[in-house]
Amino acid sequence: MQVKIPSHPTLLFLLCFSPSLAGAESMQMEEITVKGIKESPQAESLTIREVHESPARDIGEALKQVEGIDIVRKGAYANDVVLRGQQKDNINVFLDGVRIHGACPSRMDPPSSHFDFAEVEQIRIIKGPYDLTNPGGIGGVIDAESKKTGQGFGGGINMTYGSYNSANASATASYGAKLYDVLLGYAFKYSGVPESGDGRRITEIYPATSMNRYKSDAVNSKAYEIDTGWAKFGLNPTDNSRMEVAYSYQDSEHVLYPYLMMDADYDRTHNLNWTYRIEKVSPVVKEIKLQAYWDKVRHLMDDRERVSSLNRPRLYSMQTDATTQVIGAKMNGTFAVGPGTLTSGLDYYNRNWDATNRTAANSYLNVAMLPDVYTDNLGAFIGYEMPLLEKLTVKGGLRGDLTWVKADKTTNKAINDTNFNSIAGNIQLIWSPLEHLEITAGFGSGVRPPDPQELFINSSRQQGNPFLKSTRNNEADLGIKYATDSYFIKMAIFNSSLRNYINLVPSGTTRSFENINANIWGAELSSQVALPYNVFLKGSLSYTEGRNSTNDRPLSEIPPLKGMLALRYDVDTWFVEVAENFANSQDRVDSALNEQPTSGWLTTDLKAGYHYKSLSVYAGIYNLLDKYYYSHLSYLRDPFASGVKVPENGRNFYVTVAYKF
Ligand SMILES: [Cu+2]
Repeated sequence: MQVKIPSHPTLLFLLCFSPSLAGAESMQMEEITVKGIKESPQAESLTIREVHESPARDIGEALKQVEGIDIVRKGAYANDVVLRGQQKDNINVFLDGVRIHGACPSRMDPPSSHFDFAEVEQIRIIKGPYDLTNPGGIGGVIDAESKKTGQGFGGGINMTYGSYNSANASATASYGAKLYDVLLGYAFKYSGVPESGDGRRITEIYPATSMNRYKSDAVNSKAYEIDTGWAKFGLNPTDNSRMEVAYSYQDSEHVLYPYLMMDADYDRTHNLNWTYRIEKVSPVVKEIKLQAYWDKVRHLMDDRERVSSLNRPRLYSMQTDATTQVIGAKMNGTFAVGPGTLTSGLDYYNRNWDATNRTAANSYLNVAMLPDVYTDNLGAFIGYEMPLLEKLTVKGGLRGDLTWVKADKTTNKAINDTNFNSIAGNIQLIWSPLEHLEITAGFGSGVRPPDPQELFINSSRQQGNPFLKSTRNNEADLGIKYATDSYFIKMAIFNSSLRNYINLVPSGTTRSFENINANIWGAELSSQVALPYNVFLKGSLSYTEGRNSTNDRPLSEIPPLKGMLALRYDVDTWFVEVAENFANSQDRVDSALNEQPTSGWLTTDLKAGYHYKSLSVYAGIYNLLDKYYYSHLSYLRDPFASGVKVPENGRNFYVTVAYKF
């Protein structure tokens, strides 16, 4: 995809993988500049070039190479993102600022699974409660930015084929004139069932006696099949204004989740986004941005692929039919006020979530698992950034939110509605005492209300608690960065004091949620160095430790120490890279939930790439030594524990051919 030359340095870097614009040598140097000089230690970005070089099947898998990010492995697809040990509604995941929620109460379809990375240009990550422009996101925000449309005709084709008969094909075409532009895209993804290092498929992990094991004809079926189509129309009525309308539709079929006791028949997702932006309105009004969006997901899951469905009056013994919909609007402004820049905005969203459960044990009666819950959120923020001294910048702000949650169907709870209000805020100092050295210090206090599931879910295995309070994260961050043109080293350390953290707890024969006090601290280290003879060295380390201070034991589902060390030879037209990835064992587990320790592991990845004019070819072998290993976040806790862990892929290869015009 050819893109017009943007002024933003990060976007400029993104273009550099196009050989017509810059050589690969400068590409690596640019990457050092962007990740070192431009980005603060609290912010990260992942570019689509890094995604294309890897065999990642979804956004989650692509993001796990970023320091501080891990994934929950549920199957071959739809891996859920975990940021510094925070998951689910503790982090915000957006596409172009659009709030997308999954429909599945077991998170088969996390927000990041509802768009294709062929739609995306880059993904920005803010760690900690420092995003004032959206409600929640107490652990951070992951915001994917869709591709921009360039001038004239443009387009691209990307085709990946790999182990397990997996295919990933996408095509985009666009036309841009001064007044308007149009972009169309389509992506197709398919895979057979992956094998782990012991040579078994991930559908073969259940004991022969388990009712949750896959039926013999399902063991070697497809792991997923996903079609995504999207269109974007842009209009530039004046030199300083732009309007965009974007729509995407995604159809996921037959997605297997060995982690769970059911699989998805389908997810069908609509996403409609409208934005209007006007810049340089007056010397004071620098920018006004308006946004309105709608998205809707329908998700159907059941156990028809499992032995538990055999000899039943219906195709399945259990089924959940779930839908969720979000309607939202935002109005943001940037103003020149005094010596600095003021940002302010108002936003609203309404989310509906409804899920119906049917089981053979209950004569297939419809049970309102999520009783048609509506969440309304109205928020406003004000932020200010100014230079305090020549080499010291201060920025900060406040945000207030009002939240109403109401179940429209009859529930089994003492109350059917509840509401929350909160004030959040943060302050950050950015100081450059010496050339190349930057120190950032921040304190943020973020709040998120309980989600509809935590409040109102009704199932035999899990019961919501409508008396939950909002979680508040009081987080302190310190970042140190030393960055030159040829190398950088970044370190970030944080401490989160979580009041009313929402924790899963045993409750009689079922599980419920309760507010506890918790603490999460951690650190990330990353470095990239340009050595002589076109050799580049990259390394990273991430660590997170969580503690349930109310009950004096570790928090569950906290990833262990992990890291990566890579050596790359990169000249103008080709590169080759070898990477070692490792994770320590995790024995800090929540005994109350019978969480089990996980062993450490070390794997080796090899990849190479070749660029000729508009053509790029990438190939790689991941997990070269065919190691059999698990990520710590690959085992579901009670109440839906299936009793098995999902192993990571064994040795696997891939070839990607990309062509742009
Ligand atoms: Cu589901």
